[in-house]
Amino acid sequence: MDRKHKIFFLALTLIGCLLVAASCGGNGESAGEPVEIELVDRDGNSQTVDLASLDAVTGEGGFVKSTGTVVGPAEVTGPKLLDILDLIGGITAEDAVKITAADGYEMTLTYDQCNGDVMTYNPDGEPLQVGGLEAIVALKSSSEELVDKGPRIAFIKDKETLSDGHFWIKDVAVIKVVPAVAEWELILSGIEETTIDRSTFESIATCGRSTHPGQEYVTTAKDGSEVTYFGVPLWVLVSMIDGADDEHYRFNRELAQKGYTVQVIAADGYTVELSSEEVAYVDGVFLAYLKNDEPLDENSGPVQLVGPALPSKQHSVKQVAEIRLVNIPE
Ligand SMILES: Nc1nc2c(c(=O)[nH]1)N[C@H]1C(S)=C(S)[C@@H](COP(=O)(O)O)O[C@H]1N2
Ligand SMILES: [Mo]
Repeated sequence: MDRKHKIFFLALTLIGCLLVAASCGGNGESAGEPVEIELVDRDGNSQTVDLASLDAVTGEGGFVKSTGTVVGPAEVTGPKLLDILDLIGGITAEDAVKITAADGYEMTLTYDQCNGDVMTYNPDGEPLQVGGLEAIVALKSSSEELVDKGPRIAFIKDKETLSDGHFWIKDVAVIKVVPAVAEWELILSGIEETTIDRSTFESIATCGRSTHPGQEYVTTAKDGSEVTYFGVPLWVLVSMIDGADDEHYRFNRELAQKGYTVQVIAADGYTVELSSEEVAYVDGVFLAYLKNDEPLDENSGPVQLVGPALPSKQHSVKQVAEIRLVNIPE
């Protein structure tokens, strides 16, 4: 290379360096891009925060999916959830925290869950005990299976402790302080027996890519006002106990064709019966957990059977406690 070319290349390199330096921003503090999310306090005041500008902690964590698949554990790093909440006045036991993701996925964490009191599992996915973890909003991880692009709720401690996948909310967009929510469980019994809890129910209702989308039903209340119910189709819960568990939430079509009865049982014992035909893939019969975007009140909740395809008003069971399959063919 002759002298003229050398100078030309030197100049190019210099310009290149200047461009890189310019695009990295001038504050010199954090090398990373800002990661902005919205924070909403209990009075509804909203502000934007750059997560990359906050103090971060690092720990090990991983999760167990509802299918049983274990992801991680690996190292994850990010600011503590409680530190972020402190920016809007902190939380007490009267509060819960609703996390909304960019894809519309929602998960409400109780005060205890924000403090790390979630179910834990060993690396084989077997349950351990509740508690002992720390909730963070992870910005990076040694494994892109855990944190890829956007900020993700993570529960950390060490390599040995995993938590439920539905709490690992990806692409966090909004963190909002809402009134405390009560934990609840429905009993599901049929060919199999299981339970479903509040957070699992919420994750099924709001999981965007699923084959079992949440259902919305707009109707008119007695006083003429408009109400919107939101929840999970009854057939999706039936699919958890109808003996087709080779795949998660796979509905046993063959069994439904043979015919059985679905009982929806309230806390006080009030029971309605639907035929499997009235339930199979019928999205218009669903268990609502939200009314006008808020949890149902004590008289109706935790869930109420609603929807445009319900045979009658009498079928709208409030305070549902149990779903039971009976008259199951041999
Ligand atoms: N934004 C968003 N986060 C989400 C979900 C989702 O649908 N959207 N699904 C949750 C559930 S139920 C599980 S098991 C895990 C799955 O994580 P993966 O998609 O990284 O395997 O993410 C959780 N976080
Ligand atoms: Mo999940």
